[in-house]
Amino acid sequence: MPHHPPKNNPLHPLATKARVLLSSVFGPYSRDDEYGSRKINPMELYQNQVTRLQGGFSLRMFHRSFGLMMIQANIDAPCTLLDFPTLERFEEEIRQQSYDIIGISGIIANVGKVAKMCELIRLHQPSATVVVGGHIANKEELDKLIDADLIVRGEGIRWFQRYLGQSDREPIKHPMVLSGFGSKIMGVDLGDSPDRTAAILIPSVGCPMGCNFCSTSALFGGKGQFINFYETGDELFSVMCEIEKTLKVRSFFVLDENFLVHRKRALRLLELMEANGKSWALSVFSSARVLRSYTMEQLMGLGIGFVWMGLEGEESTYDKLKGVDTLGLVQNLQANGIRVLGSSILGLENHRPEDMEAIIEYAVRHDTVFHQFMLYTPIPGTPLHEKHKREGNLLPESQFPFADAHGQYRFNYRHPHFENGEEEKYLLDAFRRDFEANGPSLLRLIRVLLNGWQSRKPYSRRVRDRIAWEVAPLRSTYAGAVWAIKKYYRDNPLLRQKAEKLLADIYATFGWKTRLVTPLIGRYVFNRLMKEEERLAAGHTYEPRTFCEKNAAALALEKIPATKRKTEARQLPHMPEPAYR
Ligand code: B12
Ligand code: SF4
Repeated sequence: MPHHPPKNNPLHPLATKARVLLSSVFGPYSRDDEYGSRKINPMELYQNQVTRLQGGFSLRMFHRSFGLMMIQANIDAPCTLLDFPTLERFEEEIRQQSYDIIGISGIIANVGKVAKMCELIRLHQPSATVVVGGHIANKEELDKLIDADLIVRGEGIRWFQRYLGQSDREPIKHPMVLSGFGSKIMGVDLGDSPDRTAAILIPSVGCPMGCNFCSTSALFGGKGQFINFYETGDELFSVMCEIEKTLKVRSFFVLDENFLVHRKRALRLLELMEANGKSWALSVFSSARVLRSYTMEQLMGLGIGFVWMGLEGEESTYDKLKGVDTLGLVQNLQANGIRVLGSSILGLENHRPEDMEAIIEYAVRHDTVFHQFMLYTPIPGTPLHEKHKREGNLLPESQFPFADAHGQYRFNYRHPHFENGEEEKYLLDAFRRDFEANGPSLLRLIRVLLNGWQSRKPYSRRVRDRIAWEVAPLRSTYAGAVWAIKKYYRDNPLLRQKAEKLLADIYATFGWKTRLVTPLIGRYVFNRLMKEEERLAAGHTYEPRTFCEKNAAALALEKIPATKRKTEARQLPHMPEPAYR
């Protein structure tokens, strides 16, 4: 297909001959430093915003930088991807290898790191074009804070293809990658086997609901907008089959802000799963109203086993929640084995310190398997940020560093009802209260899995197969975990009884074999848990390992002697340097 890039789209003079380096921002992440790492903001989802106060019960897990992986998978130029380098590793790479384009991905909290990386690139690779993308691009006047040549707002795959003179109409190639790595809970390594780890699946970016605080929606166009990488259920199904075959997985973590809102695509996927007997398990993000518009039959048919849902707050006025009884919805989902991660926002405009206890209690009453609590934070690019800017409420960088505006510490603006940073206390209260009242998330997860097993009868064979696969660990390892939890809480009547009752139900359901192995596994898990708690008390933190991955063109280039490489590059016709922001 002939390709005509838009007029204002830059084109690199070396096109697909350009050597590309893509990098995430550098670590270590879980410490306080001058570049913007924060000890309370590790590169972990659950630990930093969900199971934050659950100690040894916190789920520890890392996720790759999927945006960069998607770009790498779809460009023909030789491309090296550095994920989670240390500052030294990043510097070594740009000192030892030559690159024409260096792309960095970051979020707004990373401004200091990206500035440092640009500085190092200018020092070691002055002729490379520095491209910065990801959520950081929405920061106003970013070009004054970092020394980059190009700042790309929004979708990066098609942008990069155009920049390299490739067609931007070819089907998107999906990277073959598991959703998480380095997983651990109760001190036990969960391993990264595809047997039990979901593959990542990214059908779209953006969300048409356009909630005023939502930076993901804002980055890809805001209300009414989104970008589909896979338009139809057929395309999605075929990509899922490919991932299933390559990675040997049967579950998918669907990284799409509101997967079920694309109803036609989801229902076509359901048809294809049924027709082809696929009993896949899907973890999805979905807003409550959209979720409620599906029947339980449809959700179960689609293999929805986990859903991340915004609960926001009892009196929030978001369209996505209008008319939905979230307490009832969560109860119904979890009764059918669907694990819910509820997300609540603290510090909405109408929240006052004197109401916080009731607000937190309301959230906790949902008894979701996981509960994320975040502070209401205006992020550049969002309508909420615009509003605060207009009203002059935003705190300047000198009073509140960007690196602290991650939603787990303080408001980055003057809240009408909160003063002197008291919001952090309420945030911690919320995590603590949820943990005290509902117990470790793992305990809740096992209960919900058991619910799924007990309510499987009305569903088809295909759905029951999936449930059987999901609950298999209940017969041994999970039963052992419950045994260990019961022992751990021997002096806490509420949680001991909760664990005791669950264990009794597991024994009654799975019989003598489970009863036999459980104490053995339980003792092992208990010991690991105690060791983990000791390690954490001594200040131990976790960091993701560094990945350095080259695509086929980069591997091929490595085989060509360096002198020959330079000659080839010089033979290309000269094209003007890009100048586009
Ligand atoms: C996975 C994820 C994480 C992972 C990190 C994985 C990683 N390796 O970085 C974890 C769980 C650790 C995490 C943590 C945090 N995250 Co986070 N995270 C996400 C999430 C859910 C998915 C990101 C993703 O992969 N999307 C899919 C890909 C395809 O999209 P993308 O990354 O946007 O990439 C596209 C474009 O942006 C662009 N692009 C991206 N990079 C580049 C680079 C170049 C050069 C170019 C040209 C283009 C480009 O092209 C890509 C393809 O279109 C997003 C929400 C979301 N759905 O996007 C939040 C999100 C990115 N996270 C966010 C935040 C705030 C955080 C935390 C600070 C939260 C906290 N308090 O716990 C921490 C920070 C951790 C740290 N120490 O840095 C915010 C960012 C807000 C902002 N505007 O800055 C988001 C948007 C969530 C939200 N709505 O609040 N996160
Ligand atoms: S529904 Fe969720 S993903 Fe969509 S705009 Fe609102 S907060 Fe963002």
